[in-house]
Amino acid sequence: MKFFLLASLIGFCWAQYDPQTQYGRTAIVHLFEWRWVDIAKECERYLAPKGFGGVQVSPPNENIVVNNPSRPWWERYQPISYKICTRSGNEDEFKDMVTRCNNVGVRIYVDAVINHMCGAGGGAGTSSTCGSYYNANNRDFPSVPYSGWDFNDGKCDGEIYNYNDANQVRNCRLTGLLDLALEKDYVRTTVANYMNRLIDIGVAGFRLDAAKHMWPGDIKAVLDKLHNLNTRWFSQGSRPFIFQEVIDLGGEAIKSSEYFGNGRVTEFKYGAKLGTVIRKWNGEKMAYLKNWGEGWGFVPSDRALVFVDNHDNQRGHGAGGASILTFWDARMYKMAVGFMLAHPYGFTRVMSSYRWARNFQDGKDVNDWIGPPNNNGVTKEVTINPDTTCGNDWVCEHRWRQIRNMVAFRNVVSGQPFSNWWDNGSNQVAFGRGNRGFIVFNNDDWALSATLQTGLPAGTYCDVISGDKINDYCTGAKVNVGSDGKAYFSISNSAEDPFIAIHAESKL
Ligand code: QV4
Ligand code: CA
Repeated sequence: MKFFLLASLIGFCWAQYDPQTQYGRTAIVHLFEWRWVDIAKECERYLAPKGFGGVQVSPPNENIVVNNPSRPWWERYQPISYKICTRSGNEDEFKDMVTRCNNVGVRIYVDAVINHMCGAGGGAGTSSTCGSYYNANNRDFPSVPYSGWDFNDGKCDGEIYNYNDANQVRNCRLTGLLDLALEKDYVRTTVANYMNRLIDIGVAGFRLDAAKHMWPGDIKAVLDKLHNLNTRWFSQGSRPFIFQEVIDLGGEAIKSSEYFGNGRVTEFKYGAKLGTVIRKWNGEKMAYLKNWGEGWGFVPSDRALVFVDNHDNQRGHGAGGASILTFWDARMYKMAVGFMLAHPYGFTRVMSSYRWARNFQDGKDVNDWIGPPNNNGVTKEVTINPDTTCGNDWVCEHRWRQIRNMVAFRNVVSGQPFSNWWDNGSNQVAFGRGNRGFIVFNNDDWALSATLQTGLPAGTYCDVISGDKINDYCTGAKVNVGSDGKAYFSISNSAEDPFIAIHAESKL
């Protein structure tokens, strides 16, 4: 009885902070703009066998159709109704995806856009992904239904201009988006009903879009109405995983700590700082990463959702600026993602993108709006090439060997302490995770050559960055760990990927 009480207490405390991934799966991937049919296949053919814990999907609810510019990705952040009906697919396809992914142990997290509906300038008509009628002029969304009473126009008659005014940030319109009155029980219930439909289908949690633009207490009121997770796949009493999009780089009225009670928060300092370090801007060097995490002023590890880039800042939207690393800077990007996945701080999300025709004018990409690969607006299939990469302009960073193998590394070292840090005072660093894994980086302009204490048992290990361990053979480099736990590492500064990672399961 005592044990039961204690266990349920721990379960309760962990609750909305727990990603609800299957045991031993420690990272999720954002399959930005993918179709549900492709995600279902990806769960079965790739994510489950490679140890991914789950997928963040693009908003599944009906959105406005924007034709000027032509079908931008950001139209999906302008809801018209809560029908599951978008370019990614319909409700049947969504259900099939959730079922098939859960059946192979891969969770689905929904991007919930509940702060607002479409833009105030969205006009009237049926230009929406399911053809639902709406009228942005008089705030009429009959398919929900919402009417003028359900919006914050009374409290605020304009846009957010001043991020130092918390009332404005939460009650006014974010780039013109019609702001929902979440203090009203009708709005809270309507939003919760939408989320509960998704929970009942089997999703494991939510990214709360624009959380900073909602009052923490209003979010809590919505969360308190949510069902427990579907017991077909989750144990009785499991709560949905919640991570809130709160951009807090410091210096604004709203602090991400205000949201800790509701769930985790996105730590935007993480990618901005890591990008600065790997790029060696502002005098930063990798040696300074020794106290990475809370030591850098980040939120507590068990409240953090971390990532190198997201769908906004990989194209200049949102926060982070020019320091953010993306697939366009592949060599540095792989190092950054590798560092993130090796380091114990936070719950990690890997980005998976599509390619678009960038066009920089005065330092700004004027094509930052371009939507997913498509034929006349219809999202293209994610095809798989013979070499396991993706076709049709899907980048599939999560399939890059270096990234995929570091997801496996993170699973293997899960629960192990950060250990055996070494640095050369510059940009050559190394660290271990107890006796389960070790990683070495050379981001200096000269070779690395050092014998380091790894903490690993003696043996020959395959480097999982330059290759794979296949049966009893390394397709890439090998590392010999002696009986004293020490190993010699040599990394050229011109190596294709100037880092090496070994772990318990890459041992021959
Ligand atoms: C335009 C004018 C406005 C005018 C309005 C009138 O610019 O001045 O008032 O019309 O209707 C798009 C356009 C924007 C347009 C707006 C409304 O870019 O020009 O306003 O639609 O029609 C994404 C994009 C936005 C896009 C939005 C909705 O990034 O550009 O706006 O989708 O389509 C802050 C927030 C943070 C946010 C981040 C981008 O704190 O919460 O900015 N991040 C999340 C999502 C992001 C999304 C939203 C929030 C909104 O990650 O992808 O914005 O849901 O930091
Ligand atoms: Ca708001």
